[in-house]
Amino acid sequence: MSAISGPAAAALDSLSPTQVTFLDSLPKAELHAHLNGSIPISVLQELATEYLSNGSQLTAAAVSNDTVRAGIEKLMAGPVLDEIHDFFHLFPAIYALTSTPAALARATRAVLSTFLDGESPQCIHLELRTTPRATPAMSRDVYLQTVLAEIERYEPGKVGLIVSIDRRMGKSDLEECLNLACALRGAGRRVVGLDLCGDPLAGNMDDFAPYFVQAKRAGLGITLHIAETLENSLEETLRLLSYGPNRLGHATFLNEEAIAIVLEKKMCIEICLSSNLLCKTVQSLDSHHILQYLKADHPISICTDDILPFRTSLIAEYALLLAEKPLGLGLSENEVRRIGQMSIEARFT
Ligand code: 6MZ
Repeated sequence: MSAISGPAAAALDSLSPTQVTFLDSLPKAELHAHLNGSIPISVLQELATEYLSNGSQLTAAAVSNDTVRAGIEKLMAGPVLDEIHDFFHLFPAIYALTSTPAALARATRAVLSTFLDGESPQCIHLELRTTPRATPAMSRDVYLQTVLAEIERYEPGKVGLIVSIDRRMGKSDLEECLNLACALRGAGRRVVGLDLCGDPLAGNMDDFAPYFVQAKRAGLGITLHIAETLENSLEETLRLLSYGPNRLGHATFLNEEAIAIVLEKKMCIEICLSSNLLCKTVQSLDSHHILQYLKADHPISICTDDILPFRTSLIAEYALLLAEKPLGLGLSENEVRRIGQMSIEARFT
């Protein structure tokens, strides 16, 4: 069981030691990482062992122990996805393991440490995102307070929290998430942004307008998962762009009209190469939409999305830029340095 495998691992393996040192020391920010998708595999295993031996009674999880066991086994083996919709079925098992404050704190600490600690940290700044989840053992408020307490162990400016709202949420859940995010920011806690995520085909995005207005008024940066699948309509994409996001997640299937808006407004595109390849929304690196943004010298940020299922790391994602074709995009060190700088400039903090 390796922590890194797949296309990014192959790219990283192909680099010379000097190139790896270059990537290790390159200043960069990770701006698109989902907490529950970024738990290190070793910590997931420990949480699963504890949960299955006694913890499940504490959380009254909505899924059975057998379902959790099967889900964790799949994650340990490195899931193979036929398409992007398979991806969302991975989360009920993970959620069962992070449904008490103690387990959530442990998972958060491990995620932060993976990105920021050790001899060669993955990045110098991190904006970690998560969807506040109420469970029998904690409210959404406690969820966010727990994650923030871990984030605030780091020096100011190093890590910020992006509160995610899920496309599947209804009005009262959305209102609760927004009110909490704004109140915590108002109280000086390190909430820096609002994200829209979840199953790309769920929900009616026309209904979400008031939440982005509220978030902007509170000074939060806005990032949206947008046009992640071919089935996302142009109408929906234009509606989401009208909410005035600062950054966009994936933005894989934008048409010319949408691209013109993105270029004009200089909205940074959060690019998740392995995620797109493994979810099969992009067939190969040489057909990836990153190329058009590189050509236009448009702001992008290289991100991991979910290192747990995608078995990647931020350094490995940058290796996909630097490695020679066909393993990577064959960019020069200067081009990669510029991309690292763009990620730092696109922070909400
Ligand atoms: C859309 C994604 C995602 O919030 O519980 N999530 N949503 N597209 C993606 N890319 C393939 N990757 C993760 O982290 C897990 C949640 O993040 C969203 C999903 O809603 C998932 O349940 P948190 O910390």
